Amino acid sequence: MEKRREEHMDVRNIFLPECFGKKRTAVQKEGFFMKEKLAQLKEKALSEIMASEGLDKLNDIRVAFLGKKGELTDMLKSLKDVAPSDRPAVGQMVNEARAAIEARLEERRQAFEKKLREEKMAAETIDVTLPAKKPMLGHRHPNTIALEEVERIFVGMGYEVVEGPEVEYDYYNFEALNIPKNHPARDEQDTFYVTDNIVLRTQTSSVQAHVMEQGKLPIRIIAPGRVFRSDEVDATHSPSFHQIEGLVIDKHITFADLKGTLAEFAKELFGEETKVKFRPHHFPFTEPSAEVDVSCFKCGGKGCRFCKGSGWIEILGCGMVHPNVLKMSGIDPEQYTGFAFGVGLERIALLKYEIDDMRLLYENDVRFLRQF
Ligand code: 2NL
Repeated sequence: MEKRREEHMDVRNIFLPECFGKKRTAVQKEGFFMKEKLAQLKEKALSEIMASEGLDKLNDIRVAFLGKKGELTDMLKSLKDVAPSDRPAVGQMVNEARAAIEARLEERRQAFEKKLREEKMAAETIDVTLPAKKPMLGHRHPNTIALEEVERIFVGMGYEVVEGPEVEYDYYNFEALNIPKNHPARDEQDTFYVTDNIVLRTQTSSVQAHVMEQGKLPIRIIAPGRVFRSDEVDATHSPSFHQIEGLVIDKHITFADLKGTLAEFAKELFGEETKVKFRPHHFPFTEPSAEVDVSCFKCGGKGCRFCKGSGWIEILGCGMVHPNVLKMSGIDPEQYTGFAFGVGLERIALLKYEIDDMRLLYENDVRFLRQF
């Protein structure tokens, strides 16, 4: 039905043959029908535009009416068939119809674009009230935390931190520390030998032997680092672990200085209430020597599972530097005295963070490490 009406409306099909060569009356007629048709075309275009859905459809409509072969363009072409007196009026109507269709197209285009923009905005909206994702953060290893804590305490007392090689001459690891060849301590220490006279250091005293040898006095240093002993792995042993040794050498250094220093260290590390106990012991490089216990920071000394009922926890070994050790490094034991101590870093970390198996410190399981 629609189609037929359109055919009927087509100027070329119906009116052109009729008016062809008939001069005036037909041409007048043509002008009249053109106006009529224009009005209908305009209405048709405008209503199609209003009913259109989307930018693509809108473009189809533009082509169908305003394109090179569009309906309105066709009408403009047939303007020549209109009586010259009617042409300006009909021409103006064509222009008006064109302007009206273009305006409506633009209006619709803007409406569609606005709608698209709004839909896009709604789809891409960020909900700023959503809780943020927690980023994965690295953690310091418990050994590192313990080391930094011990360093902080001693640096606060005026000590310098020194480091040295892990592969060491036999001399600095043993001889300079009053452990001559064939001394039973060499067996006790289960040393890894690299060559006959080169070892993986069994203690960081080797670093301190270097410092003493340089002869700059007084000395107040701590020497942290990795050490090696050929032990089997279990909950409390490893062939590679870490030690922090301390060394003070000056005139008039006494055992009282050692006690005061370690008492202060224990309080800073384990809490103000912590007490220290010195038990006589033996090391080849110190005389006298002692092992130091701290009052249990879990039960305060009453006795608990943590301190195995004793109220005390062993943390380090220490003593007055043996005169032979001083002599070996060229320091006069008649003028200078000193104290030294050695503490296992893993032991501190296990105690402080209540870890019951040393192997956890070496496995680097992220589930373990991220607790610290
Ligand atoms: C322990 C015992 C100790 C030392 C280390 C030392 C160093 C020099 C001179 C004298 Cl250069 N002594 N170090 C002294 C006593 C004990 O360590 O059980 N460490 C875990």
